[in-house]
Amino acid sequence: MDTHLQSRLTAITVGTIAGVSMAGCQLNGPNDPSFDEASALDAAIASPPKTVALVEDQDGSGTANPGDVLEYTIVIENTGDVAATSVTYSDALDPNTAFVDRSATATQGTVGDFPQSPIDLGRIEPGATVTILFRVTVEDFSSEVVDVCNQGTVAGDNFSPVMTDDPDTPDASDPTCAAVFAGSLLIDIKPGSDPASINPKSRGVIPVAILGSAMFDVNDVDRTTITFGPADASPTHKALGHIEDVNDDGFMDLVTHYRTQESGIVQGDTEACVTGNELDGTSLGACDAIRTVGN
Ligand SMILES: [Ca+2]
Ligand SMILES: [Ca+2]
Ligand SMILES: [Ca+2]
Ligand SMILES: [Ca+2]
Repeated sequence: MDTHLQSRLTAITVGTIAGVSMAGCQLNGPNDPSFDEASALDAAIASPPKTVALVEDQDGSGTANPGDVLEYTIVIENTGDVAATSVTYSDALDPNTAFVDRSATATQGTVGDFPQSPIDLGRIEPGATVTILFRVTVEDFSSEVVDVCNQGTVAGDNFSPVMTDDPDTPDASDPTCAAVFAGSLLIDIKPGSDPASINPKSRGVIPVAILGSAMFDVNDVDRTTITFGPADASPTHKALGHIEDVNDDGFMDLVTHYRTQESGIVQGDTEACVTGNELDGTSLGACDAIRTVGN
């Protein structure tokens, strides 16, 4: 999670730089020795941002698991002075996901039988924006896979094809990825409180219960792999946690503690997550609501 936050911050910086260089391009004209009439007539489609969100969370874990549904949003903008023509959008889905029938929409054009064939967006006027949405279901996968990634391509008659960009990462034109977890896991940060109040400046520790259930035995957790918060804090204490039924549901829970200062939680955060593995390598991840206090 820390890398996500960092990359979001970096993405803002990158966006600003791109905007500046784009403004510079517009200085080109017939009186500019570098002016090239052919390229001036081309439409300008920048690498479109493609984001992913968890829209159906079957087990309420706050993280993506097999059976959960992800929604992608792609925003295509013509930043040039001429219309982009015969524009299409194609996308190769991650093999660990399945397209949700009829879930694709575009604010203009014809979706057709996407993703088998590209979406036909037609003509995009200068300054105009087209938004595409579609959904996939996370399929069952081998326990090593923790990221599903894919990237779309925008093509047309009068500009070079461009690949989509994950705006949450500093790299330009990179695939959009979502962390998915094989195992179903529920956690309770500060057991019994929802949302848990956390003062990011506190010098104390935050208790986090990994909840057992009929489906999940907390003794299967590999405690050495468990981390909490954006900065991936490891549990305090030599034993890395203790077994106790914190919510009196008859299933034993694993109670872990993390130093607030090591968690990376900052003012304004609304959730925090635990990730790790089971002893057999199955990936685990879950989030719970928090509310920051103090300043
Ligand atoms: Ca889930
Ligand atoms: Ca990126
Ligand atoms: Ca809680
Ligand atoms: Ca319990």
